Amino acid sequence: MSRNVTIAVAGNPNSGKTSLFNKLTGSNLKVGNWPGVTVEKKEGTVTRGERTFTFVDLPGTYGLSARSIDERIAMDFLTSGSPDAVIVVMDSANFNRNFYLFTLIMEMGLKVIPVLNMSDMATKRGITLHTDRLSAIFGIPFLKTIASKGKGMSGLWRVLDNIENVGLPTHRPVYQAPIETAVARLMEAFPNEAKSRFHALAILDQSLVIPGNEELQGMVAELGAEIEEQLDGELDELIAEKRYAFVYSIAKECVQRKLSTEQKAAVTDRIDRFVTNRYLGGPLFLLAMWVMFFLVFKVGNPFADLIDAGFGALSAMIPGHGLVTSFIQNGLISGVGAILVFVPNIFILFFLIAVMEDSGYLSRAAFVADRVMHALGLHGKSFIPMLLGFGCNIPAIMAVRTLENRKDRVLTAMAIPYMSCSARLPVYLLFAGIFFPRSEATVVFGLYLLGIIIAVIVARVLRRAFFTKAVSPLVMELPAYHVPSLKMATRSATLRTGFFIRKAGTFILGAVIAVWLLASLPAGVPYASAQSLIGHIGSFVAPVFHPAGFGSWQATVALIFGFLAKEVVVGTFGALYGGQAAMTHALAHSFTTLSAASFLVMTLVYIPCVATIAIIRREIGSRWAALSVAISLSTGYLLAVVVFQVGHLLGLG
Ligand code: BGO
Repeated sequence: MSRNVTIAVAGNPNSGKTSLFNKLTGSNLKVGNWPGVTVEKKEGTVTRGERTFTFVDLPGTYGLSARSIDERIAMDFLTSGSPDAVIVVMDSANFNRNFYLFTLIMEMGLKVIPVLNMSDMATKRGITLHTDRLSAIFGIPFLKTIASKGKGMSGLWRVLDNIENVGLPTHRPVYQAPIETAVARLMEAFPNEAKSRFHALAILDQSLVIPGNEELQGMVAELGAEIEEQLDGELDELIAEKRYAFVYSIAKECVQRKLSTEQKAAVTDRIDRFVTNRYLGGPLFLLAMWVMFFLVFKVGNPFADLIDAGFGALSAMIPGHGLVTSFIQNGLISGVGAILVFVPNIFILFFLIAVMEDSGYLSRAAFVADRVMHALGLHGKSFIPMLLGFGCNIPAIMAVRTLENRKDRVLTAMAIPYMSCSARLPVYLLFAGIFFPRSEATVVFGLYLLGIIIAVIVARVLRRAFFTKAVSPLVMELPAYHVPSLKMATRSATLRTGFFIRKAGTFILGAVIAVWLLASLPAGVPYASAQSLIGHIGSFVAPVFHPAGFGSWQATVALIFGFLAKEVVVGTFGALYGGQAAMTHALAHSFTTLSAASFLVMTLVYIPCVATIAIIRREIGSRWAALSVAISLSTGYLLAVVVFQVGHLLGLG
């Protein structure tokens, strides 16, 4: 081996790569940028005896595709930077996800030095990694380190000093025969492009496109079509499946969990056989959602009725008929009270979401969704922010930051507003209670499902219009199931419900006061009459909604104020009609079952609230925010019209 040795340092984000790099290089650092991008490149040199080591810190990545800037930089350097070896830093406590990257780099035909970092964290969690078995399987040394404390560095230096004696890994994933044949053919015909199994596979599944080589592209298209026909599946999925299977088989042999953890893992495996099953996974998720809404109603309604009775009694206690009485009765009690009535239902929804999250089920939902999402061109990981959207769209959109590339971030942020947030729930609960008393849970479940479907369609259409096909495979660690902590779920639900109540007492109260004022002015008109200011505004816009079947001025005003926040839709009805009983009665008369359905669809789809738009603007830019407003308004309106008109034609109302 020459006197100058180049060692690349690769690893997942947060695997401790930087800590290890710093421990290796000390202060001999050269910091610059990778060519053509503003991503920091760190290099450190260390001279030991005759030899000078140059360590190159690659960006932290989960995979190696050309899809994100970080992955592209890492792949380009590994492909063209001719490192003598690659240190792959892995977080031992998350073996599978980290080992996946090791597998990819190994398939590049490079000399690898696998470092199992965070071994202290693994021990704490009762995980033992058998480095001796790993070393025997792969024929290369596997090392354990605690980079933050500098432990294991001498062992690493021993390997580095003897780097010429480290061979290539002797074990690797094997793919189905037609894929192996295609890999061999590509490597033979195009040795410069398909320079390793990794490159051949990446060219084959088109995650690596070599521009300007038509002969190669022709061969890839031909081979790809043949394989997909023979194996009846998408090439990228077929390859990813085998890689995961490989990772799992190694983990099974070399990763040991403490007895209790192991038993847990066995139970988890058994449950997962059903929950993540290709055919059962989807229906089970839908069933879980339906049961959730059933409980939201069954358990929540008696409490909601109690609160309603409390507000009714409170309202009756207010004496007189003046302006102040009207403000308290119509503005405060009827407006804000109309929303607060649903606090028990909302608490139960948050509680059940927290239970599902804590038990480990939600990660499975994302895993199951990945297959569907993948087929639709979205990343499975997008489903987690989307599920968060059930609580509130705002943190959900902020969570898109966890996605690795901009395309996934944009598409997910554009899809989230269609996920039914808790602010929409009071509208659903109110209307479902009045118009669909025997199938409340099913109707609300249907609206949530419709939201997901619209979200996915919007993302798919936008992907087609603005982005290319490539979707990176989902690499996620599924946590073991455990009995959810009721204390934790209660705390989470209390916290989120507290936020809902605070919002009702501040922002929503402000909006309801505005409604009350506009309904009381000009002085002398009967409160909330068509002659009031709000009546004029509503009557002016109402004809727009006639084709959707709910052209009353009150419904129009409720939708206009719903721009501020969706709870305000209910608050506005409460303030205009006065009290839960009067509101229920008035709504039952001004809507038919069909127009109630189209109103619900409109409420689901059009802009969730101004704050959500502001967050979309902040996260992905003004143009996307403007597009989101345009899409949601037009889609909401069109769908509401379609529901009403088609229902009408079918004689439903
Ligand atoms: C913080 N064991 C443990 N327990 N921690 C480790 C190890 C290890 O072997 N190796 C690294 N860490 P990076 P990437 C931190 O920064 O090297 C820690 O992304 C903190 N910071 O110290 O940055 C390491 O380059 C405040 O932790 O990883 C770092 O791969 C509180 O893992 C983190 C707690 O390491 C990520 C931790 C202000």
